[in-house]
Amino acid sequence: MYIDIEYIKEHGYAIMPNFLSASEVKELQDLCDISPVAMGETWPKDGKTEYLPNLDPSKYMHYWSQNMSEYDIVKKVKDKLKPLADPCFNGDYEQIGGDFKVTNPTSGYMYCHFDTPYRHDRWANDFGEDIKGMQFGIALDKFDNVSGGTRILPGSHKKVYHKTDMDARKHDEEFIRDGITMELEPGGLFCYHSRTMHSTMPNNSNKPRRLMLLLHLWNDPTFRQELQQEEAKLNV
Ligand SMILES: O=C(O)CCC(=O)C(=O)O
Repeated sequence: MYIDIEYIKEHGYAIMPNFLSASEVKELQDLCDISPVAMGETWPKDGKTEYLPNLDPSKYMHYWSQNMSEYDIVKKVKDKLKPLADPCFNGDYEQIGGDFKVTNPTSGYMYCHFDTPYRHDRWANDFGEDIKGMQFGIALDKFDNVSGGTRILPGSHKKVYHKTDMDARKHDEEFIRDGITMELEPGGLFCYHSRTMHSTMPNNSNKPRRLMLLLHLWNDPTFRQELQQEEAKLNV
């Protein structure tokens, strides 16, 4: 499978339908359905949303599972991703992620953001040529505007944005107007430069919308040490 790095550098994302076979999709769907929740957002109460761990999956609007990388099917998927990740990082990367993101029916959850490392102020407006983080997402259900397929804002990785503005929802209108949905059948893959603005979208279907996300990070030692320091600041 071929990945067009120049396209990703220009537009911030790429889509590859039919990445997994039907049996691989089924294995991941089954694993998703038994994966323990790590944390999730419950339905808003009094206009407020809250993140809680350990509830039954149906109690969340939107949640992410624990990292399921120890399972053979996840290891297999990670191996299958290597030829795509290699050219993004000139072979120098670590496969970090391996969790599921689920939105339940009637979820209205949406949150525009960047992923690691660009979610940290240190790299929030880093426009260096080197890709420091790439997300690979695999649709486990049909992804469209009804089910809440992930939405991304093409080209946003090259424009200045501030987390405070995204958190204050100042870019929601632009994101909805100019963003595109990762329209995919189950087993389809999309990937994005971690600094591309993206969001989970409302699920107006009658079934949970399941996604596997696999973060890949540049393995440069200085960068990784700095990242560790930034992450530690968030955990104090
Ligand atoms: O659930 C999705 O569609 C996207 C997940 C996401 O934005 C994230 O975990 O960074």
